[in-house]
Amino acid sequence: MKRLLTIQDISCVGQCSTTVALPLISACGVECAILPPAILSNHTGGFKTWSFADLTGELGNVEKKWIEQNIKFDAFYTGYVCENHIDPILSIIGTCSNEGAVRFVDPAMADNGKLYTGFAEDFPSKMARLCDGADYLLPNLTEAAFLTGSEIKLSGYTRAEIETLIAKLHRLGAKNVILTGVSFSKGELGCAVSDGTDVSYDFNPRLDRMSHGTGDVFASVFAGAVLRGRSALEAASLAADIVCEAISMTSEDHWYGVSFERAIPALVKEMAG
Ligand code: PXL
Repeated sequence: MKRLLTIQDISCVGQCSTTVALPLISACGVECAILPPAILSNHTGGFKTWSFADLTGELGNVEKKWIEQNIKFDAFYTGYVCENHIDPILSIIGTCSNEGAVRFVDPAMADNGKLYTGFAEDFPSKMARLCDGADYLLPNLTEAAFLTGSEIKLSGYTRAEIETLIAKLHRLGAKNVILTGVSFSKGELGCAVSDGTDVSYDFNPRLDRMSHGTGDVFASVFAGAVLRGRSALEAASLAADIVCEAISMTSEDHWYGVSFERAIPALVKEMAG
């Protein structure tokens, strides 16, 4: 069984980051270790207030113990992190990688044209350092624009514009780019998958609902599926199906996340087959 380390916060309540990655990656049949660089009472996307315990100082201690015991990983998946976490994370990836270890980077920092609350304007340039060397970079359209210093265009773009944006993301040092939130027609929403040479697209019928945490569900299933041998396009397509299933199983009044738990049986079945 492959062993992945996910490095992103624990939002104790809110169905995002680590609390989404751990169950979904496990459901894929991949061992999931966690390293939370911060613990929040709840996520910052819609709750009125939150506590934030920074664990930057602990990251080096953890790394030291892993080095002492020769604990290494086949894959790393980074998500929501802060500026001061980036150097310790790069150090851990440097020292705790098995040969050929794969890096998934979800630059979770923005959506709908805006940086998440709490991130400074220059944060995207810091996040870009994590993207350099990513085997799979998974930004949404807003994050892609911030990372590359491009105009934020959430609709009305052409295929050529999307592919120019993808080329810029590769230039940050990412091998494969999976750009989410792409749509060329009202009824469809999907993603573009690029290996640096060819760009393929995967679309699903658009579900008319804004849901928090869907990026984390997508990235988690994508990482799990790739580590189980799926191609990037197959993994993206499965991840999108699980996101759609999770959204459609979420009750209307459940505002802070998606009920991804209800999609776990489908995911397990898919991974068993
Ligand atoms: O889902 C991304 C995410 C992760 N962690 C925290 C967040 C968010 C998005 O708002 O606030 C703390």
